[in-house]
Amino acid sequence: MLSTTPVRLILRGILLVAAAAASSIASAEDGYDLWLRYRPLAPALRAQYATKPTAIFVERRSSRLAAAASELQRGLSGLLARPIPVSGLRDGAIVLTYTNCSPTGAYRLRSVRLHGHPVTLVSGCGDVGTLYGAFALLRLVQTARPIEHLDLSDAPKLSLRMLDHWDNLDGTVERGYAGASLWNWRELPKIDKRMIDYARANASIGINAVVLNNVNADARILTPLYLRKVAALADAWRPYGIRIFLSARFSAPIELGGLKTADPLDPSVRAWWRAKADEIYRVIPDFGGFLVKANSEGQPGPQTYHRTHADGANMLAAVLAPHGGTLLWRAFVYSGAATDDRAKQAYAEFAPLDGKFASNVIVQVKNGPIDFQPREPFHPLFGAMPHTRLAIEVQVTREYLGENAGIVWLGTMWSEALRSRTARPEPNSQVLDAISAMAGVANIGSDRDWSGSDFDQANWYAFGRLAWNPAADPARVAEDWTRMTWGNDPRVVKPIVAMMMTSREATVDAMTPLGLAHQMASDHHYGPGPWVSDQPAPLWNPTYYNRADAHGIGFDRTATGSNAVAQYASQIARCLADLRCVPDSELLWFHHVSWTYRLRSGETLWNALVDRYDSGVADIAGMNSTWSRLAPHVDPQRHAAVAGSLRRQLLEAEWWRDASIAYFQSLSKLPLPPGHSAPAHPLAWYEAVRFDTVPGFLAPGIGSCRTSVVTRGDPPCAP
Ligand code: GCV
Repeated sequence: MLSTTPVRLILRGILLVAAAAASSIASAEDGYDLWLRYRPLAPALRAQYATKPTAIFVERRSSRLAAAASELQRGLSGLLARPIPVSGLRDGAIVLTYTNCSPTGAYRLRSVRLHGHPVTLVSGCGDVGTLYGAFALLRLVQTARPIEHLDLSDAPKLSLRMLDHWDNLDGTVERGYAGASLWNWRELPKIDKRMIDYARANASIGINAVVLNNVNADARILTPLYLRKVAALADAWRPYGIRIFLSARFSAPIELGGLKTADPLDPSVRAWWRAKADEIYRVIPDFGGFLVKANSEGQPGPQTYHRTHADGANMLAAVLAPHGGTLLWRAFVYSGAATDDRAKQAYAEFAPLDGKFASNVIVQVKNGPIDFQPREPFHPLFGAMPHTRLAIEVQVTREYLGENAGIVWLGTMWSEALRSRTARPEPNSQVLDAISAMAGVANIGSDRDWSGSDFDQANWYAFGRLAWNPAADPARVAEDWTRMTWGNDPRVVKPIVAMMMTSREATVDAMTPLGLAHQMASDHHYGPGPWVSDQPAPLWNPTYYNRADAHGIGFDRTATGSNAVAQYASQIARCLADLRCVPDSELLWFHHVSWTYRLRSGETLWNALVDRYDSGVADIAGMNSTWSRLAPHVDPQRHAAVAGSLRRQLLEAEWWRDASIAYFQSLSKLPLPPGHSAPAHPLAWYEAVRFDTVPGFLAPGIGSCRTSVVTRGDPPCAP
């Protein structure tokens, strides 16, 4: 619902664009098939596969080999435009087999002779390895690469590759921009085809774990009614190598068990959780474990009882351990009331607990110290917990990056985080050396195209590929996805990959350049709000993060300010604290500088800031033009959908730039540098923009509550 004139104008533009996109949607290329489209390769490309493969031979009985065979049959028959049967051993066959080796999930693809037949042998470490190998072989054909004289092996670098859904039991999705939840709780335990297609997509990129429900958890997911439904999903996904985890509400013993406390050291609480774990494993023998958000944004946790995060995590880990389960404990904690820099809070709470967590606990740390901003430095905990198993958590859904508008490919962003140098324990250690798992907050909903746009699918894909191999080359991942999704025509592949590779930086520039962060409008995080300073907790205000005034801008995190730099290894901290060394991209994250401060390029800060906003918008305009030129080479349905989405992205980028410049200029009082035009409207126009509803925001769920709600007078979260 709109409440002001400016917002009406912005939205009218956006809605027209969206309507134009929607009107062209028919059924053929509606995005449902994701990167598993299996449309016939162009005849010239198909020619290289003329003599093989001829068939698929399954050497051992296993539901996963059966899934692999069925996928190969479907994929190869489609790509090669000829039937590829599942049959006995014959020349040119693909042979599926596995052995007990490690690591689980590894595979080898080899051209060999078997009982006198030349075949392509797909052999896995465990049958799940064969499944991954089958998808790898399919990928070779999808991307038109040769499969003659093959000897190729690969293995997952991380054992846990997990999608975290923030789905509520009422069907809403927190920070979801792709429609309602995929999980049809009313229909389950009945399994529909879409659940299988979801599992196929995940398996194709190596995802092996799924958390079904929001970390702002509803305890009812642990009741027998829901567990029966969860068990049905676990059964359906087992052939695809996917284990289910659940977000557990720490106060469940009170809410479900009628206990008076959820104190982790209370014997009755421990007994309640032990019985609950036993009950879960009776119906789901390979249940993965729990994910817990505790004492964060109003969620209950051990600190309510003056216990530590380790006390809480270890109590739950102990009940999972006999069943082989894992406990993921989130390090996303901060207190709205704290006076210290928000960026320092998680480290302050968790670093002293290093070595105190049980061996089946993984501490799940967001990529940056604040909250999935378009750009953040890496989280200092990655260099501070050498005796604790760590997971990196990234956000696939674009809460802070324009939701589902246009193209913002996150492979480059995650790779930047994963490859950040922590310098601990070795001088060259990187974040990727410190982790044993990777979790991604899913961008998947019940929209026909799964992720809210064709290009948002690419983020799901990139997440899986980087979780499999955090050192993977993002350009190669982008190229694979492009070929699989848009075809192998170089006139299409090259420009799309180029757009993907630059899209995130363009978005950073248009929204929060030079290390700015959290400048989004409050709560729903849609659109700019750098002037906002009326939130009840100081650290929910964008002004808290930009610290802009008449003299300058930026958050001093050096020793003269919050000294957050001290949480990094000394050689990293020294550089970040030094204006001659800190990268421009993180300048205002770590430093407060005057508007006339000169960057190493010689430009003043003010001029550079305006320049970055403009170049972000220009890059997004460039993506619009590139996409227009692709019209002759892309099917009309998807071309129109992406064109509409890119136009919306451009409108929103202009809005971000103009609103931000209008606000910062009201403080700096400096003229715009030559060649830059003034914002389209006065500052008051942008400040008046209000939205009553934005998808994914404040999705209600029984038992879930958020600090922002609490402080506005709603009843506090239990207990
Ligand atoms: C699930 C941010 C988001 C919240 C989210 C939270 C978290 O604060 O805005 O919607 O809550 O992160 O990661 O727990």
